Amino acid sequence: MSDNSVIQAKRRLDYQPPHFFISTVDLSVKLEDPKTQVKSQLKVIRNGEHRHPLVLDGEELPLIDIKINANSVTRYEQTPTSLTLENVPDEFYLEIYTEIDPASNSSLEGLYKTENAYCTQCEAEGFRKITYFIDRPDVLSEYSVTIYADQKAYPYLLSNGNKVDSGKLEDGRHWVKWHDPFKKPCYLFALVAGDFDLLEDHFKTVSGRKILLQLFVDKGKAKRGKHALTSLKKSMQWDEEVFDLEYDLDIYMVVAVDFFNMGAMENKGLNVFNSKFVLADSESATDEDFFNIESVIAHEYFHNWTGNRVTCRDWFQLSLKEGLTVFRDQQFSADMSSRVVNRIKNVKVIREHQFAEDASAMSHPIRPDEVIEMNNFYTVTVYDKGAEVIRMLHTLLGQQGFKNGIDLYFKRHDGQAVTCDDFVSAMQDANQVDLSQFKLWYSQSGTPVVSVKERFDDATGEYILEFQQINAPTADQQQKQNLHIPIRLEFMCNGEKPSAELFELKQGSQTLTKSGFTEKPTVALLADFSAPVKLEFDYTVDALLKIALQSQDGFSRWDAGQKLFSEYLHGKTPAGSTFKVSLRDIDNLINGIFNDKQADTDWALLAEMLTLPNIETLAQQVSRYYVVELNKARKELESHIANTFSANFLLIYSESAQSGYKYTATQVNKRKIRNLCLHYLAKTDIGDKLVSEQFSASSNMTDSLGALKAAQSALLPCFERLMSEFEQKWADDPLVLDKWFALHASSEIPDILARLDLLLSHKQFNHDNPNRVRSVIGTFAFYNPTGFHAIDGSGYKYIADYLLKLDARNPQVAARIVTPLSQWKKMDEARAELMKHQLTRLLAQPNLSKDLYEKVSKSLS
Ligand code: 0A1
Ligand code: ZN
Repeated sequence: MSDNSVIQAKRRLDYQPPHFFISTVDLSVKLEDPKTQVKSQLKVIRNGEHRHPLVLDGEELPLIDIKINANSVTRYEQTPTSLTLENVPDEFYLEIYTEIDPASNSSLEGLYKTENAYCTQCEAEGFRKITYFIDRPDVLSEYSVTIYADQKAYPYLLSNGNKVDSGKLEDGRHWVKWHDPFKKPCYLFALVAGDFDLLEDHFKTVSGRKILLQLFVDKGKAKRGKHALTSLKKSMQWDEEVFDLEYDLDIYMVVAVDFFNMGAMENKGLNVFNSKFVLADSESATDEDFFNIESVIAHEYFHNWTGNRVTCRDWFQLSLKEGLTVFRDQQFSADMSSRVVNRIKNVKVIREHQFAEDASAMSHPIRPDEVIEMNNFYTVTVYDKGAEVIRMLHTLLGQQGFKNGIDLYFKRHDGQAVTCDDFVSAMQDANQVDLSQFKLWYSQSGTPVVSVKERFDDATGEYILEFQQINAPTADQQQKQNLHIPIRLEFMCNGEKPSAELFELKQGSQTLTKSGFTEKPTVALLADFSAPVKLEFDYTVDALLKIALQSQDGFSRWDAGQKLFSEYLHGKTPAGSTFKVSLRDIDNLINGIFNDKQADTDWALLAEMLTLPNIETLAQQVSRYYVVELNKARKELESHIANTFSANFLLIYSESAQSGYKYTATQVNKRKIRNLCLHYLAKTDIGDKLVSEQFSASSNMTDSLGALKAAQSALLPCFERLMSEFEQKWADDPLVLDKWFALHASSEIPDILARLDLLLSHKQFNHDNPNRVRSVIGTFAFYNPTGFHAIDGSGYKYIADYLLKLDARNPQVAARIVTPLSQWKKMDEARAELMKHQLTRLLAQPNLSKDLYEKVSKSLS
């Protein structure tokens, strides 16, 4: 907590190398309630010739003793966030002895105690809550860690690297010593102590080494860990095959914990996971859960090279490891299932969340320039737009060129803490290309608009496309430059095979001329979403229909259909649309999609094609968000589609029935289309009956939840009854109940706030558990448009009231949930005022966390 008047931003350009390095760390951690004793012995080495004092970071740390070369030190300066020692030798051993209280650490940063385990989370700056240290990623050290704890309660004592020794003590306690041979920054340190069920497996690496894989889960949950272990082996194999990257230690451990702020953490050799991204079986987890587990397991595993072996010089470079690792996990997922459907999934995240962030007061480049609280920068911009930037490099350099760049990057930088510039230099040097303009993607925030005009000359057969890029000022940056934007195009002519090409837009305006056409071609622009931009092009409705039904590229087909849906919907609101899309056009589109299905049995793509853009994505396409009107129009269109095509939906619904459950692409795709059909059929006369039947017959979570979601969306009478059945069945399983919490919180019912109160007092609700808080409060704020945006401001007030309390316990989670409130600029005046009023209330709170302060103050300035 901080006094708001002294909160200061850090700037990327102020980077200075550390004054000291720490070559070895010898930690001894004695876990006990309420006091845990931490002894740290550091070998400190002055970096160069200077007389600067040694300044260590530390937060909320009672200091017991401090020694230099075994002699107690009495002269030091301590502040709430630092410890300064003047006139230290050039090289010495520093011993620091502190005491901490993990049980009262509700922030879930540093060392904390969950219901039955001790656990750490050190990224970005949590290590300073465990002991005094130079807590920055460019200080790399070799760690030895000894953990002491009661043997009965904590039979497993884990840390990074290899277990080198262990022993018993006379008082029922035991100890284990770990050594990690790889130098690492302190944010990759981890310690876990607890009693778990253990699943074990092995992986034989390409060079023949046998790696022990261990997965630790809550007692009784072993059966739910199998999919995660299988996913880990697939990831290890894939990284060897695609990037020639082999695992380096002899053991790889994953621990699932119930209390975790984020998805998971790539600590060297000892990943800590939110149990949501580990535990799954067919009964309790959906296909989407299975997918997410595979992708998060892969993400953390891939960090072993992109993040751990080569890490970030400073936190402004976060996208160096995150953008690259997200790109790698996206490629992996695409190889494991369908490339097109995965691409659609990635693009939805960008359009729904990243475009919103860039349009808000939190707009920042993928490599931010200014940060108050680093935790606020684990964003869709740094992660997902960061991955888009890596993908553009991949597009421009080709698979082999990209691989050559990666090889050079590791050759140059293995074992180092480096910058995004170093990464781009490796790509540039390996391919002998000039990426200086491309690098602006790292420093420039905002969503570029690419506006395109076409001309066709009947006489000459020349087809001309005039491109213009518009980079408008953002909240954080007034001046913008032209970017290097790869644009994939497809030309479609009647009776000919479509041709594709890559156009590189580098100037403000640029022309592409193609000749030899006998008729005006139809062009599909931005195929595969080749750049994270917004496209403006006066497509005709006929052209969009043609692309949606005939393009060679699955992504372009989907995208054209989405455009037709979007323009139709905006046309129904005061925002309006220049496209005149009629209901007949929509019917033609859907008819075409259904007919096409005869030839193409990609059920997953079909399901995507038949899904309307969600309201959050629609909101990003217009300058003013008419939430009520848009929501109403969307619901009406769904009803229209449901009733016009009920026979088609019913046919596919029965065709796609299957028995048994396996997480295979074929089965997943069938469940996906079937539940989409149910979603529409729920809005017809037979809805209540069909949904109830599916729910009763279902023995897997995908179909049970599909039924509940359909009932919720169509406001069916059976909804409440089915929800009660679900609640009873999963009464003892809060992780599964999160789905139930979220369905209630996103219900567009008139008395939603009373419902939220009930949820918060549910016996499985726990205000200290981020998964619970996100599923009720987060879901309401992000995904209940009518409740959150109620015109009396009650939804906004509800969230602000909750955040005021949450901020004191867990600032990181509070700062994430404030996001929808901070995006007031697109709302009508009345709502914007109400939202600002709540933000002002938050800002007036004494002792607001740095996390919330940064987001709230920016959104009000
Ligand atoms: N590096 C992790 C994400 C992560 C970041 C911060 C955390 O706590 C503050 C936890 C996890 C990843 O990318 O998976
Ligand atoms: Zn990551």
